[in-house]
Amino acid sequence: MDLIIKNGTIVTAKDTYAADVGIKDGKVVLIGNDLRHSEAETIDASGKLILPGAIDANTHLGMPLNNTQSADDCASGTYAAACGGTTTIFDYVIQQPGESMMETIRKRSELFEKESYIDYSFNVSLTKVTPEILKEFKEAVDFGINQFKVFMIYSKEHLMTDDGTFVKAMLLAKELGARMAVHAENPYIINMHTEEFLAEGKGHPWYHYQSRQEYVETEAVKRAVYWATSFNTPLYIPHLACKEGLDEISRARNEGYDILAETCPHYLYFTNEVYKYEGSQNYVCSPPIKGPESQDALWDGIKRGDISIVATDHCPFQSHEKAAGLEDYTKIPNGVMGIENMYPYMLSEANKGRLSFNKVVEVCSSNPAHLFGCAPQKGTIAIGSDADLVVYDPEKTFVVKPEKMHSNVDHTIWDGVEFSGYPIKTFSRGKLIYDNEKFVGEKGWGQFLKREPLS
Ligand code: DUC
Ligand code: ZN
Ligand code: ZN
Repeated sequence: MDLIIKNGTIVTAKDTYAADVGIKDGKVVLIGNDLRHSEAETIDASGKLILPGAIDANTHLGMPLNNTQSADDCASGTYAAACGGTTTIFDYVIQQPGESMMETIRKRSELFEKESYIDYSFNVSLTKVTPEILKEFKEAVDFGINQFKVFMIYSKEHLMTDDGTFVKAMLLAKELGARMAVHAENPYIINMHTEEFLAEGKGHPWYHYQSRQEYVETEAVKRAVYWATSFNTPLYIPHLACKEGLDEISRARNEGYDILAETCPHYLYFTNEVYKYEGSQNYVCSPPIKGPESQDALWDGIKRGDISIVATDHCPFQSHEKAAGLEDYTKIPNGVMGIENMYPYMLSEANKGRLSFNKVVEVCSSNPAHLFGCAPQKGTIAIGSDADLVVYDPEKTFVVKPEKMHSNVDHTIWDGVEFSGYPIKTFSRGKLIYDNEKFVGEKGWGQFLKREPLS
């Protein structure tokens, strides 16, 4: 063994128990009591929890949008992730016009190989689902990608996929061992409200929410679920933010359909009140953060297992970019931050007793791994698994401040939020990369994670 983490309490999705963890060559090789090895470095984790590193299944690093790009690139995003106990990300590759899907994926891979501080794999956001793109699904699955996302929103010329093409893609994905994801909001109702609001001079971010209220998302989720159940195909609803959409997903799941939902920390902590703030910053994202009824329902959905994954949808933009649309919310690049805050926030809720630590590990780590084809390499602490580990101090209090965050963005929606308990060490494949508020990782350390086709 080269490393032993001693005297901690191991928490996985299923178990909580006191044991030492022995690591060799980046893998967990022994779990037991009183492990010793003369040449191994030993870390004492008395009073601490040892958790699998989080997997953030929804990130947008360096994503082009509104003539700019999201503030965190691969390097700063994965750096920040590690400081919050996240050891793997599934980043969205955006299909580029005039380029084959595989070309875009390969370029992205080359970049991540050089820049990433933690392990990574990819999902693909499809911007135009042509027959040629569908032909490339197989190659992408062979490459290690098993989720493709389409959009119900935006215009026919840009991004939006019609229902027929969506169903075609779902059937094909199922055949190949992949899962379609859909950005579910109704574009026609958004446009109807937006035209009206802007004509009346109502451009404040509050009207972003008003134009995309609960029913806008609910209808689209219901439609996506309807097609998935009618054709009996798997479906993934990322960034779910509304109660009635969740009700529909729960109903379909109870009938045995393979429908998965993901929600995000910002939907669990904040409400649509954030859009009423006056000031230069705003937290416009899509789907927007909803009212308290939806927030309560999302928490219930996590507890009863109808929300399988919590992931960040991390897509931050600088204050001046956000401020450019204060008079016209349609000009605001959509997205909020959270890559460093997800695990600390969810674990803090567990520390305060809202849910179990096991449940947090399940939705933030083990479910992303086993539902997307990379378990048990990732998502658990077991012999043979990657030693992606977090040492968590339940006694440490941490108050978020932008200057304490490691992201390349000048503000944070999490500003001032106090966490009870905090990650104090992060290991990526046995290598210490974050140590007591100091990043000690290495650019290019991160490896591509090939995700297996789904059965
Ligand atoms: N929503 C956002 O607000 N930003 C990026 C992607 C998404 O779905
Ligand atoms: Zn989306
Ligand atoms: Zn996303």
